[in-house]
Amino acid sequence: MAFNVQEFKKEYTKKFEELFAYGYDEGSTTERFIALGDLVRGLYTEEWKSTVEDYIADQSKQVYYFSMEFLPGRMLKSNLLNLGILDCVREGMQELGLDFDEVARGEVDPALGNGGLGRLASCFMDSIASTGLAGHGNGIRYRYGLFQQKFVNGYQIELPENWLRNRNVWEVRKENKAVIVRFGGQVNLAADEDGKMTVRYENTRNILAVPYDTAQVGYKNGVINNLRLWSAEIPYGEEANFSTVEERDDVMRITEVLYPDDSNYEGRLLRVKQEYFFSSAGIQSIIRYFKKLKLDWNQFPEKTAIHINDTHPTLAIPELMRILLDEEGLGWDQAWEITKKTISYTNHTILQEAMERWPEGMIAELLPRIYQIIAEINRRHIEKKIPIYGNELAYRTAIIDQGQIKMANLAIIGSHSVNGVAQLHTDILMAETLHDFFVMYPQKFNNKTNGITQRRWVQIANEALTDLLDDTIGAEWKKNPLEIRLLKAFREDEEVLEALETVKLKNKQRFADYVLKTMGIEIDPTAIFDVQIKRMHAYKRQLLNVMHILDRYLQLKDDPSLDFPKRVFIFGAKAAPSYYYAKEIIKLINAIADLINNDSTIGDKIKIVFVENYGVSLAELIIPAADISEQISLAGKEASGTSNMKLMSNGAITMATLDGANVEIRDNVGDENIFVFGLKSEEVQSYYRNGNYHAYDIYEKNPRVKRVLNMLVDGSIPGIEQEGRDIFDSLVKFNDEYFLLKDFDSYIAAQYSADRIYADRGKWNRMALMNIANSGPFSSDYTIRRYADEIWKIKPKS
Ligand code: GPQ
Repeated sequence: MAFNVQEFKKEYTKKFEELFAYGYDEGSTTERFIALGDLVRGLYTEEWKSTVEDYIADQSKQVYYFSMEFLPGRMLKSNLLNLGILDCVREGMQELGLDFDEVARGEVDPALGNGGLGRLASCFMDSIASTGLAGHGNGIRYRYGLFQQKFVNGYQIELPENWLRNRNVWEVRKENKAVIVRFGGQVNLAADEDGKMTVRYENTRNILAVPYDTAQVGYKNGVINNLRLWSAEIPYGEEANFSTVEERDDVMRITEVLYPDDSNYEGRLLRVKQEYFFSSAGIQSIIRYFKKLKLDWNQFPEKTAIHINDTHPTLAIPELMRILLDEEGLGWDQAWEITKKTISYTNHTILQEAMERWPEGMIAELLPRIYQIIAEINRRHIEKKIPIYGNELAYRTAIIDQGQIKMANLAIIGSHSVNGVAQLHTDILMAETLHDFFVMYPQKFNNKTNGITQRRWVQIANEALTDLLDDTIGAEWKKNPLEIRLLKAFREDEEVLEALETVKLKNKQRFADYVLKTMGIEIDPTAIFDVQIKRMHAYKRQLLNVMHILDRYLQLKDDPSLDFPKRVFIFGAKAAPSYYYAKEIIKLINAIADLINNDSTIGDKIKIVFVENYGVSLAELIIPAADISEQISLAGKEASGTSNMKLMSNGAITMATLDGANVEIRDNVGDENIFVFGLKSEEVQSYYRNGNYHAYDIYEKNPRVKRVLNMLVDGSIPGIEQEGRDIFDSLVKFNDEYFLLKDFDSYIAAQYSADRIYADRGKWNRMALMNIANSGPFSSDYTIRRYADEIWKIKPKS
């Protein structure tokens, strides 16, 4: 984009005055941001419009990524970077006497997702546009995002996240593209004169779905795709059939707030309303577009791919069937072939508690026609599979089972592709979790290991590293992330290794400043920054990290002269508000932080920092500052993980179990550049199968484990009477579901080797360099290319 500093300054000054009727020098940070964002949006609208027009003119095949969650993070820098005008704008702002970074922080970070799944969707949106693919997002415009987390006396409390409190400069409301989504009522089947069945819905509750579009700017390629988020509103005119105030409130409630559940299922009516709402609206707008092309319905899958991000948008399958059958008059078989060819599905977990199942009665009442269609899909599935696989397998794969509708089963049966998100995860799906389906449809199963966009996670988050890379290996890696491997040639280059250490130190200092300012805790930037940032969940084992901290604390209490290098343990994690155990762990960590941070015999040897309200923006601050990346989930439980990839790209060294994508990280960096410990997935499986794990025995026989766990209940950590007891019991009395005790020794050993190597600065820096140099394959650009080639069958715009 051609643009110069002088022009920018003029435009910005004008824009600010237009919006606020006084000069930018008088404006607040928020106003300064709004003026800048508004100006930037204006700069790309022409290309946004022409990208879409080109798709129409070329009749390009387009992919629609349906996701209940998107976590884009602040968009200003990302848009400027991708437009190629970041430096120019920075310079211009500076010349105007404004602090660009401060203005950028004036943007609200939209938290329209919970964690990994939502952030993956946003990395994918960036990569789809940046690799020149015609693809768009489809989701929900929640009025309130994921709750804001505060700690009060060490306990998590949740506050509403009113992310739309200021104007959202990026979105464009498109009222003329609104559609009606119908709930409830009755279905009437009637035959017309020629005996053709027509379906009529009566007494439905009609809701207006209004789209808000946000541009997804590709990296310096002129492609601008669309993220369409739907908002629920009361319809006007004849569609308005609400009588009471309560009914009106009900409508508004549908897109009111994001459910704060991560990898956990709660069978709530409002949730399924949200799921149908955005699935139906998305399908309707896709159909409306396709009809303009005036093609045959059989060509629908040649022009359209619809991807469902986990099972949350699975109702897109019966909704597409409904429209093809009832509104377009296709026969079942034709509609079914079209649907299967169009839809593909990603599974993100093997955890049973995250598998969506809806009560049959609830769906029948809320979505009577959709229920009929699901029941018919189920009936045909069983009828067809019995002769081939026998009763047992046919019924085990049924969609409707014991009064429940199993969404994963519907997603698999109604799609042509099912993928896991790391090789190990896909292997487990095929061998265990979804084995019955793998027997029936082996050709549907495939792996697509997750990826991340280094544009946000390196170029934006870590400018110092970006400059060092440019100076050392040139800038090609920005277009072609595999080229970052050129850095390997410098692994013995003292100057580069030292420069890398300097970059890291600078980022650690930046984070230390933040911690001092916001929490009043002083941390030494030369200490090891040991980072675990992710949702609080038992299977992710933040508690194992805690056990290591307590063990280290006890060792130092016994012998204060022990020469452990200084460590800062950094946590960031939200717990689902209803996840009691996870909240207890939060309280525990905060209590331990209080105890240890204020223990003068420990001093700087151990510091604990649990940041409040972890999210994308904090991740951008923490990740560049990390030395150790804690990826310590019980093997077999974490589908992939993506913070592991972000951290390695920034030169942190992974402390890893062989779980999720950690396995592939190990394969890429080599055993010498990662710390691996713990049970393997097969070993965990075998313990579960044979029931021969006995945590109590370990507690009794391992004095270090015993001493650490006793701290939870003997009063040595103030303020955790209840929490300490509950957590102790979960491990010792209820047999430690996630094998923390079993993995304790090998975890401690791995942490000790990290200590030793950290003391050898040359060696540590070399490991860091090798992690960066081997991070290229984890670019979501490649992940997306594989989705495009193998699942969606779409090609980049040449
Ligand atoms: N994941 Cl099922 C979520 O963030 N939320 C969910 O509801 C489910 C999965 C995560 C998963 O736990 C991580 O291992 C993945 O890296 C991530 O999805 C993206 O695939």
